[in-house]
Amino acid sequence: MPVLHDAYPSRVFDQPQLLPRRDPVVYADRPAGGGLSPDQVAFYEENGYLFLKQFFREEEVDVLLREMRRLAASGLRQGDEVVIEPESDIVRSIFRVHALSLVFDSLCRDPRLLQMARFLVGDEVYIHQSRVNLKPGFRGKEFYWHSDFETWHVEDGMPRMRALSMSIALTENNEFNGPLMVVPGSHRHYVACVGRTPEHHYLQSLRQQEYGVPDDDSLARLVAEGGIVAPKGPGGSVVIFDCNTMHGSNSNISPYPRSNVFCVYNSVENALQEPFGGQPPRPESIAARGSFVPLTPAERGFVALAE
Ligand code: 6CS
Ligand code: FE
Repeated sequence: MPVLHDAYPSRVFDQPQLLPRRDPVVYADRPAGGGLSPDQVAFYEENGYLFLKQFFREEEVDVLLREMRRLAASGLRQGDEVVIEPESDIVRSIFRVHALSLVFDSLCRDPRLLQMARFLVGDEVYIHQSRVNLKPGFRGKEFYWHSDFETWHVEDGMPRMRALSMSIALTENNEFNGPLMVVPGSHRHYVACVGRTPEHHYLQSLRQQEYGVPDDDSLARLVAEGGIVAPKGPGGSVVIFDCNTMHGSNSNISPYPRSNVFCVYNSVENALQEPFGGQPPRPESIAARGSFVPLTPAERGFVALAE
């Protein structure tokens, strides 16, 4: 396998670096499509995220939330897919939900999501990663600021920035319960982090990430340029964000859970190579390596599946 040029080196320098993005944000060859208007596409390109309030109907959200609770209660705790909170024994995240659940498989392949992903990525797509972050009331801990791409590049071997996440709110995201926060415009800069990745880093990073996170000055520079936005809305709202958009969320000390399900779409042309950080790849439950069969639209909607 030829050694690919590392266009986005990180965790190799002694000082943090703010490097330029070398890839398009929107790969589509036309100003609108996939159900997105020209204004929405332009907003996404400029800001690195797009907020679609109440994208799914209430009855659809009920089905997804019930399925998340079913998975969380299904004794999965020993599986590779389950991540426990750092300061308690409650479930923080469940990964690979598209493989564990026909309902979440159908969601990830919902034509309304798939057409947007294909348009913005400009290609056929597959699921690089899916997960639910439960962030329960009182005890759901923070996800510190990070670029997903920095981790997916260094630890999973994702070559270029041609992937995006769709975060679907399963409960209301409000100002009290640790909503997803994004830094508009941050996707255009690549923060090359300092520090050397520990072995089996994911066992720690998925609970509380300390490597592959921006230094204070770099984060402050990105926020000075673009500010911080926390899209708030009812369950069923969707945040689409670029793989390199800086994001995070605070701990939830409110009584309101902040549960979201994430579908991560990667271009089939951007399949994982050997991790650029030189360590062994992370498990298949966190980063799909085997099959890059392009996603096809779900044959049955997830509401029908749940009946
Ligand atoms: O490392 C990862 O792939 C995971 N970590 C974070 C904080 N966001 C993306 C993903 O869930
Ligand atoms: Fe993330």
